[in-house]
Amino acid sequence: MFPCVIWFIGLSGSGKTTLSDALFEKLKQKYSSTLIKKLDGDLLRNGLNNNLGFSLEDRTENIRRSVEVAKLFYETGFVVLASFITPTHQNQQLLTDIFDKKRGALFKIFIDCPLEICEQRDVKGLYKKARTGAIKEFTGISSPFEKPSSSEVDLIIDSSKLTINESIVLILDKLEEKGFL
Ligand code: GGZ
Repeated sequence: MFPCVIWFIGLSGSGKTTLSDALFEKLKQKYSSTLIKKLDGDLLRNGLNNNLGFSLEDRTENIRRSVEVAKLFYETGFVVLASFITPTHQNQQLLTDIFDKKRGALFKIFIDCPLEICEQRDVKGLYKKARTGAIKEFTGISSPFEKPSSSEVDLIIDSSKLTINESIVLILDKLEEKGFL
């Protein structure tokens, strides 16, 4: 397997981290010598990005720093699995601009799960807090999420309709089609 960055875009609760974890396990089994790094918005916000909040300006800075980190890992030979909401078209384009699409090793995957389903899942209870106003600027509730179109990403996965395994098959097919497996 060749180095690349697989960037999961989607609402909180859409399944980005779940799919990234499942893909990590799958890749580890098949390509045991491949270096794989997981990057998650939630985790980076505890360290490198802990001075950033959720204004659109801070989110852009969060994405900028995180894609620069992903690029460093990529250039060192890693397969990077990155999960960030990446809420605006500007943020989504920033990935391509920083990573330099010409190299073709950036895969943008939009996890397109309806807001109602994400809200029903509400694993961490954040949507409930957002609805009461206890959390401000929450994506999909009080802060925008701009869906990327199919021409702006490499793959769209509806996690409310597909199983984890079905989704992983689609991702592996895409990586194979592009010559990364
Ligand atoms: C969105 C928030 C917010 C607000 C805290 N809006 O599902 P999670 O919990 O585990 O992951 C979400 C994470 C989003 O961080 P990102 O770095 O991916 O966001 S962005 O790309 O927009 O910069 C969520 C939690 O942080 N969280 N407050 N207000 N998500």
